[in-house]
Amino acid sequence: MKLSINKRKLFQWTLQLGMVLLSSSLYAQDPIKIGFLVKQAEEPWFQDEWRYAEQAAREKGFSLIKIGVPNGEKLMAAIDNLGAQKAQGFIVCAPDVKLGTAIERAAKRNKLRVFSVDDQLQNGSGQPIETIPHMGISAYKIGQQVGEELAAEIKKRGWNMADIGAMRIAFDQLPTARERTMGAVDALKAAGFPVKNVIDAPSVKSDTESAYNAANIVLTKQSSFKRWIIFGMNDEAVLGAVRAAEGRKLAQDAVIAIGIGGSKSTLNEFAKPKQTAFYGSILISPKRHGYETSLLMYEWITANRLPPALTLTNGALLTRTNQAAVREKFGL
Ligand code: FCA
Repeated sequence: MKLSINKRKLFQWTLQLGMVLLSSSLYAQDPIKIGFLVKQAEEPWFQDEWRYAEQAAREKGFSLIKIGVPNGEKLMAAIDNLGAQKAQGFIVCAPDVKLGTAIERAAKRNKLRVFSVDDQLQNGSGQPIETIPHMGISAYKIGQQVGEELAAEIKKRGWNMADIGAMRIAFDQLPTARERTMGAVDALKAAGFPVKNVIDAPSVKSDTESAYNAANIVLTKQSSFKRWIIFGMNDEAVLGAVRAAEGRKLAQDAVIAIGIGGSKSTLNEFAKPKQTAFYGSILISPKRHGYETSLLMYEWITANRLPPALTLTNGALLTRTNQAAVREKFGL
């Protein structure tokens, strides 16, 4: 009698143990799914980031879920969607950095790890959220590079700084955009450029069309300047201003423009048979921002290794003449 109770217990225990083992092995086999959410999916930079993230997905065998999130509503829906798909984490470049706290909350609610890329998220008081790992460009330093290269090109052409207008395509609500362009202003000042000639062209959105409109207003108001230098947060902004200048017959011999990015927007410009006013771009690395962030997220999920709190990446001047060598150096 006693023996049969023990037998029954033994059977129950075995059954329970089996169930635990089964469920933990199922858990271990849960497919790894990582979201990669970007604010402007149509922009070549973000296309490149996705392409390099896909490389990481292929190498490690996880699924990459790419979602364009042009506004807050789409972003929140995307996070809930990742939760429903049982993803384990996501990388995000948000359409508005002020959504930081809401993003952090939505991630927690959906049991998702979150890692920001390009644009660092802010809390309600406008401070960077340091609990969310971030990879961005070293914005101020890269801006300084833009300013230094513009000054060097002015010198090469023998232009008089006092006669040149400097157009800053401004998108100041985005901290990285302001840091980049202010870095350029500071470097120009340090090179002796008269600060009163620096004119802001405030852009409503961060795309080429808005920059084009902003630049047109400045060129109309400041028509006394016959020569210009142009800089902004990225290639798309700078190209908008270059097109506006061309519309006023200010071309390569009257304008020096340097962007930031160096992706397809730059390469298309360099591929034109005739050099345009778009002299160069500070190349930044979509490989680091796409491939490396994805790998770091993968390791966070699979090995519980937290990504570094803050990674800032570098840039290098890309021109028509050095493009192949510089891109190769960046592993692109
Ligand atoms: C921001 C810009 C992009 C790119 C990226 C590194 O998100 O909008 O164009 O420059 O930073």
